[in-house]
Amino acid sequence: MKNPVVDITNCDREPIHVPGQIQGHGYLVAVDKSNFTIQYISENLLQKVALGATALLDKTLEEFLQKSNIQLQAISLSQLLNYASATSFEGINPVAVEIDGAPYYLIAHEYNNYLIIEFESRKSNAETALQHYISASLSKILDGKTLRNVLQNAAEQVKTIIYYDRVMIYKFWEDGHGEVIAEAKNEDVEPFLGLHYPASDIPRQARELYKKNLTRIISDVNMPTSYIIAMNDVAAAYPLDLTLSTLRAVSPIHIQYLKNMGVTASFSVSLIAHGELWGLISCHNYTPKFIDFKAREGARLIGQILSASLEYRDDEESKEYSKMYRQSAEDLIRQMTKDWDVVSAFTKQPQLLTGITSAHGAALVFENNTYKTGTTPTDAQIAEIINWLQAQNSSQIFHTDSLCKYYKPAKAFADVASGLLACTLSKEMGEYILWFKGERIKTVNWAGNPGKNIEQDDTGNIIISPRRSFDLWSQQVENTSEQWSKSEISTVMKLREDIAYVINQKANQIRQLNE
Ligand code: BLA
Repeated sequence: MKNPVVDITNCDREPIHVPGQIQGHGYLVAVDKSNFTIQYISENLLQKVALGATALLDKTLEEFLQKSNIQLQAISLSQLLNYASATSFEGINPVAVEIDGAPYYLIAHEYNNYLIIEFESRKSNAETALQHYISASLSKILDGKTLRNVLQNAAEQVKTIIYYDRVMIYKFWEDGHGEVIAEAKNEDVEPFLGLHYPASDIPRQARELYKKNLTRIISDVNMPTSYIIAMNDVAAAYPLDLTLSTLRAVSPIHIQYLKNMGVTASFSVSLIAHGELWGLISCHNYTPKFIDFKAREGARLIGQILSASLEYRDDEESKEYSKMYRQSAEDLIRQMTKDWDVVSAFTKQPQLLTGITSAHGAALVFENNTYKTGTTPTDAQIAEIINWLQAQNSSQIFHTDSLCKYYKPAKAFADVASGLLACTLSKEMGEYILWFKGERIKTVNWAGNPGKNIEQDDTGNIIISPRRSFDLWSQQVENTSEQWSKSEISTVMKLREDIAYVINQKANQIRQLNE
């Protein structure tokens, strides 16, 4: 069955969990769990054992192993099945086997009443060394003082364990787009560190899959895939669900994507925090590369431990930030109550105002004067923003990460003020405190070959390729800043109350003096 044309509008509906094919570097059979007979088999396995489909389909697992000359090492079939039913099929992975005398791993899992068995090459003797490396690596990774250090260490350690040409930590932002936030790479390849990519590069259903199946190997983008042959028409009507498979064939659009990037093999490990896909350890190789199940499990373990540490450190860092914002706000108010004056507190220590948020600049507009700190629009532009704010029906605190969506003229200074957090002191008097965040992504580069990206299908329709999705997205993210966090907003709300108190007190004092 040919997949319908996939483009940027329906990317996330491609049924990538049921591709009807596997990658060519391994073999697959699926067994009906109720009677242990073979229901699906990959074409390349038939070729490997030189038998026709009818010789193996509908046969028992035992017959299949015998006829295919597959020998379990150090365990019998009944031991394997007994053990698996007592614990789980995943619990027995990987089982060493030989096919025609050559070393393979049997990797089994259960899904939708099928026992899905995959065979992959087994590298001999790598295990003990690997385990040693992993525990040493983990302590080096977790030694990092900050989250950034931890992630950079992780990229470096994963590279020394599995030797891909490039290992990246790819983090998803709130809007689903991603950024390469750590990287370890060979010297001869260009850096991707700091580059941003649109959410559609890893569509929703792919992310869901990566939450369930934590590693994904693509061993060679040029290797032909192998079809999965079904026992009968009924089975053929329900393509085998490969959600938890290790060999699932790759979406053709993603294959094209990797080719456009010049990448031949990839491997990724999910990073999960608070139940959501936080990011990926994403590895590239410029020549075909397969690492065996044990090596992938080692990387998965690192991913899981990293995930736990992320969860903790992410929370710690956001707490740390909230604390810093609150501290600046308290210091500012202390200064104000010292001499009961809003303006002098600001002019004495302008950095306190920017410190209340992670803004790049801030302005206090008070008693017909404008006081600025950090990177801000000009006085005239600030005056226009205030006019506009006064004309709005907005609440005391207004915030946006894309001002020009509301106020068109802001496009002219989007580089310094795509993000605005405005705190009203007095709407009538035009008194406000404004915080500004600059445009997040000024130049977004895409690593790939732009020339090779427009393909046509059989009927001449243009298939939108990764490069094009990128162009579309870079237009969408233009004039957008980083979002305002809950703690930035709540600190400003509290500050507003405190300043109102100071202004009130001062008015009272003046009144008393005049009485
Ligand atoms: C999968 N896309 C992926 C994966 C990554 C990326 C890491 C996981 C599989 C893998 O490890 O190769 C994206 N890879 C990147 C990015 C970088 C990188 C951003 O190295 C940056 C350095 N992709 C598109 C469009 C579509 C699309 C437009 O660009 C859809 C129309 C689809 N990407 C797509 C699909 C998958 C995918 C379907 C799942 C592949 C699979 O597991 O079968």
